[in-house]
Amino acid sequence: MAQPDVVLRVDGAVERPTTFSLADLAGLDAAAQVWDVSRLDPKRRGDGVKLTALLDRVGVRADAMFIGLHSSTDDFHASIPLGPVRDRAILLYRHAGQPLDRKAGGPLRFFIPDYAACHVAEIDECANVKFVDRIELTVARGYDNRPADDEAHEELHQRSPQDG
Ligand SMILES: Nc1nc2c(c(=O)[nH]1)N[C@H]1C(S)=C(S)[C@@H](COP(=O)(O)O)O[C@H]1N2
Ligand SMILES: [Mo]
Repeated sequence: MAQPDVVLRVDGAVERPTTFSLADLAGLDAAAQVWDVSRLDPKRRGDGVKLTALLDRVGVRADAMFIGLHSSTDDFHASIPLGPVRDRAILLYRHAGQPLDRKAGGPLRFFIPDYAACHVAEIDECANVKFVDRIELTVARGYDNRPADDEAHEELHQRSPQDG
């Protein structure tokens, strides 16, 4: 049956593949919510939910080592090691009481606070995937089309300054 309000599907190496609407995210308990991420990074705005809260819902398999962040909106994909972001990443979904707008990466944006502290090269600012609509847990590294070098990175930012 069609579920037009679904904003995210979490699947792959999980016990229970699950879809989430914005209402589902807003309805997660207080322990799952992160209010005002500007407290964590002054450049960021809005509210989100902890990745762990979603992972608890789907039941991550013990052999899942990577997390794939997919945006079908602009065909942007990142696959990063799960361990370093598991307890820290946030899905931003609201700002000033409104759904997160496209300019901010809405309706849903992956956000790794203080990504530099992860000390894992694959985890960088580019992995803060905007318009993320699917999270896929995988055993091995999955599809990743982030810019591989400075030139490709610059090209991406020039091509779509607002979306890059
Ligand atoms: N869907 C999507 N997410 C994306 C990108 C993109 O092109 N598409 N660019 C990435 C890159 S390369 C960077 S540096 C950051 C930039 O986010 P910001 O403009 O909010 O700082 O978003 C990341 N997330
Ligand atoms: Mo980037």
